[in-house]
Amino acid sequence: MKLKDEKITKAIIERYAKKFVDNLNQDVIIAGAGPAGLTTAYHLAKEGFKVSVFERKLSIGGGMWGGGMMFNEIVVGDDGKKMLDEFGINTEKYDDGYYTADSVEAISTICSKTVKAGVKVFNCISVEDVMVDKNGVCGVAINWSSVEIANLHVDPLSVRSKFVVEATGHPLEVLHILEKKIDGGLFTKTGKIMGEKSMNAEIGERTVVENTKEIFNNVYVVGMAANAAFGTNRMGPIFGGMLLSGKKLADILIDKLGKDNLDSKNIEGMIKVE
Ligand code: 48H
Repeated sequence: MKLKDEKITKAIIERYAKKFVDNLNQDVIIAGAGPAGLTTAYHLAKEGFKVSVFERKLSIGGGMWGGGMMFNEIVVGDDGKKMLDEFGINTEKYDDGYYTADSVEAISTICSKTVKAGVKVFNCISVEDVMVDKNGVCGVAINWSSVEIANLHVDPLSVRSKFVVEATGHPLEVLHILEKKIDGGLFTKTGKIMGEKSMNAEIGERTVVENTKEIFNNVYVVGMAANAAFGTNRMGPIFGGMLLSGKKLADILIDKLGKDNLDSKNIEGMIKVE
C-alpha cells in the first residue's frame, strides 16, 4: 500500500483537534504531570471523572525519573509502599519502614496507568493563567511551552473545569499567578505563599499530606507545591508523600464532585470580573 504523507498529517491534526475539543469542559484540570498530579488524575479518572493534565515538558513524570541526585532509585515508607503496590510497581524492603523502587519503573508505570485510566494528558503545553468567574477559579489559560520559551507575544486559549489543581511542584506556578492577581486571598495563614522550608524527610512526608487541600476557591494544591504553599519542609527523594497526597486530593475531589460544588466562599473584591 502506498502511504500518503498528507494523509498522515491530516490524521494527526484531526485526531488532536477532536481530543482537544472533546476536553474543553472538564471536572478537573491539573497543572503539572509530576507524580502527585498524575496520581490525583489516575484516581479521579478511575472513578469516571473527566480529567485533563497540562504539562510544560515533552515528557511527563516530573522529578521522579532521577530518583535522588540521579541515582535512579526512590525510597518510600510503609504507606507509600501500599500506593506503589496499587500501581503494580515492584518494591524491595531495605529495612523496617524503608522500601526502594526503581524510579524508572515507578514513574513509567504511573504515567502509563494514568493515561490508560482515561486521563487526557496534553504535553508541551504550559498553564500560564487561570480563568475566573464570580465563584472563583473556573479553568486555566494555556499556551504552547514553545511560545513561552521563545517569549513570543501569542495569546493563550482557555479550558474550563470545576476544579483546578496546582501540581507544578517546587515553583508553584499557578499559585504565583493567583497571588499576583488576587489581593492576599490564599487560604494560608498569611494569605500569601509561605515558601518551602529546608530538608526534613520525617516532617516533609507528614505535612505534604496534611497540606493537600483547597488553597483558593476551586483551587487545590497537591504534592511538593502543597508544602511550598503552606511553608513546610521539603523531604528529598522519598516519594511516598507525593502519591499519598495525590490519593488524598482525589478522594477530596471525588467527594466534592459528588455534591453541588457551588458552595464557594465569599471572595467578593478579590477577583475582578466585569
Ligand atoms: C504546566 C508545569 C508548569 C506549568 C511546572 O516537580 P514535580 O515532579 O512535582 P510533584 O509535586 O508531583 O513531585 C515533586 C517531586 O518530583 C519532587 O520534586 C520532590 C519529592 N522533591 C523533594 C525535594 O526535597 O526536592 O512535577 C511538576 C511538573 C513538572 O513536570 C513541570 O514541568 C510541570 O509540573 N510544570 N506544567 N504548566 N506552568 N510548571
